[in-house]
Amino acid sequence: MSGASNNGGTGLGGAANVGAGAGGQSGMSAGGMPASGGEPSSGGAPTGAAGMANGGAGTSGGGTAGAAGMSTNLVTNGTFETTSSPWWSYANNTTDYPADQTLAATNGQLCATMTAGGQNVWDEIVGLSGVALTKGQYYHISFTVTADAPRTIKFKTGLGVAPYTDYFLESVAITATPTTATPQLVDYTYLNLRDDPMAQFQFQIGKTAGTVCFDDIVLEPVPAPATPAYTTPAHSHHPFKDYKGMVKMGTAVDTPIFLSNPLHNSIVAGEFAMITPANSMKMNLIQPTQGVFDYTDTDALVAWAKQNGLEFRGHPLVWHTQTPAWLTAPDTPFTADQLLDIMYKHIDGLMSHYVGQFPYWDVVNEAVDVNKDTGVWGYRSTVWHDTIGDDFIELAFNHAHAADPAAELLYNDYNIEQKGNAKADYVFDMVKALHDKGVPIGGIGFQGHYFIEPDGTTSNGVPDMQAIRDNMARYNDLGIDVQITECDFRIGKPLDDMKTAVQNKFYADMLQVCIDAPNCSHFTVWGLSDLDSWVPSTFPEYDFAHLFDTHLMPKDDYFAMSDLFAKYNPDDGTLIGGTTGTAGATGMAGTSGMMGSSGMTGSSGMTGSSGMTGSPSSGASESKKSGGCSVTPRSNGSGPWLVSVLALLGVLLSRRRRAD
Ligand code: 9MR
Repeated sequence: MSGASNNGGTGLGGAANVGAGAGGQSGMSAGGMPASGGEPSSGGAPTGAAGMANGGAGTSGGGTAGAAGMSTNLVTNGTFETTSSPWWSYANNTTDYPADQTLAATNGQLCATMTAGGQNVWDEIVGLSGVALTKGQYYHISFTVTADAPRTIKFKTGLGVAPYTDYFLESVAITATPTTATPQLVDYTYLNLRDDPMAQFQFQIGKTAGTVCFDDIVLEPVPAPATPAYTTPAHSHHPFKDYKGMVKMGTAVDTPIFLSNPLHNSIVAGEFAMITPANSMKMNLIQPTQGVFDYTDTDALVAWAKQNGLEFRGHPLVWHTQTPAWLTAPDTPFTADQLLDIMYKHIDGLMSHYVGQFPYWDVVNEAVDVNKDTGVWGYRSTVWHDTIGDDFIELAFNHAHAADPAAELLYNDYNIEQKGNAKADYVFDMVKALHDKGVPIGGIGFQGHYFIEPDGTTSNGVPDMQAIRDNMARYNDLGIDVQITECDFRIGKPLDDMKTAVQNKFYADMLQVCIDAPNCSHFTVWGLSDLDSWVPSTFPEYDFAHLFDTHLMPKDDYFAMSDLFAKYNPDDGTLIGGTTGTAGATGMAGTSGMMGSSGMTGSSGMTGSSGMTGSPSSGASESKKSGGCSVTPRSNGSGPWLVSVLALLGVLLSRRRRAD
């Protein structure tokens, strides 16, 4: 077949990562299959530290699990030089979902055409059944692709029978158009976590009418890729995790990139003190069938976290999003008693499996909403609330506390950071009422998703830092821990220096606020990099939200945060130079900017195996800064926005001039 162009990616250790897909295991049940079926040998069954026999991404070089069969392409006739092909297609073409499609292996390629357009985002599937996957084995997946017009597709390996759980799912933005263009090469290596002799390999081409053509499809077992060493690029030479006595820095980690990108994992282990699973603990993935828990992905992440000395947050237990169909669309609606039993069993299923291992759990997520008609805030209408009633929150917390009494339990939500904001005030009153009643709610998760709009407007998406300080203070008065749990700052396209400067200042200011507040113990960013961001697929007009770029290089916002930390002594949280009071959130302390080199050379920043801490933080009322830190809480170190942003812009422009 003809040559292909590789459209970028890091190409590290055989884990070239092509296509800036959103990653994110959607866990969708992709509809029924005309496949031959067959039960997976262990798909969906709980396992131990699944699939990390090779050390997972924590070893260098590494051997292989099952050397036999190397270089064996599991795809028969993936070059389509003959018309004989085991590939099948499927589209939902019921009356309600009138998708229709054709599939043809012609002219040396496999082309799928969606003729009618579907209703489901991933309506048309091109699949191969009966792929025998081995647990703990790395697989190389590559193919070339063209389309008649730009579109995003997904490819996956997954369970071949209901509930069709995705083992590994990646998005690819197709830019090679039209179908006669030079094909685009997609090339991945990933760690498979499950034994499954009947797994499927699928392309999900989406609901938009049009044609997508594939060629040179390879799915083959390969040796484990090498793990690159990581040295922090911070000017202080201290990674974020060195400051964990002040603020524990964490990041969300999504399963697809965790399984396929060793550099990503090196950065996370080298830089951060804790992780949150971005998706693997969502109910549709971890309890895809009622009463059947699939801990495989989370177990792998937990094993890796332990191996690298990272703390772990359980996220989330009770949420209305990413719920399985059996919960939200049962044949007969569940009664309140039945749903309470389901909620308790879900909490027990997760917390007992990981009991004593996670210091923090997001017990209830995003349970508050505004009534669109009245403008009044209250409980969100969800299956949990509407079936069980207002007390589902306290019932969840009480049950979670019984399941793991040592864990700190959090209520987690967005737009609740600023005192004076109607939702934030409603949630504060709710948490206070629960606390006053003795409900074991130890912490509040401020998600911290913020933004600058495409036209550069900041009034909606950039928070008032003083209002966040004031909010943290009133939680401190209650003895409640505040954790920034999902922070990111998305930028409305197009990217420019002004927006970047606002983003840099945002991250530094948020960190300063957390450093200064005695009860702000954690600061987690929602994803490491723009390579596997959740943002573009959710907010197509926005991107560039994270601390590392699509090549996993540190961005200026990373340096804005690390330069702020550099003002402090990592050992005791005191300001270097002995000055008392806050360091002032100037946004960019000292020199900044991208390093010339990636900072990925030299010795590894990995910590080895210190294990997980197991005990929760010491509580809100106790200072998080060891050694009698004299930082004054709650003083406002951020000057007027405009002045700071303009000053920062000046720094950026002068740096650019110097570079010229
Ligand atoms: O990062 C997650 C993304 O991959 C999922 O598609 C999305 C589905 O709702 O959930 C994202 O994570 C959410 C988190 O669990 C709760 N707060 C909002 C986050 C961003 O949507």
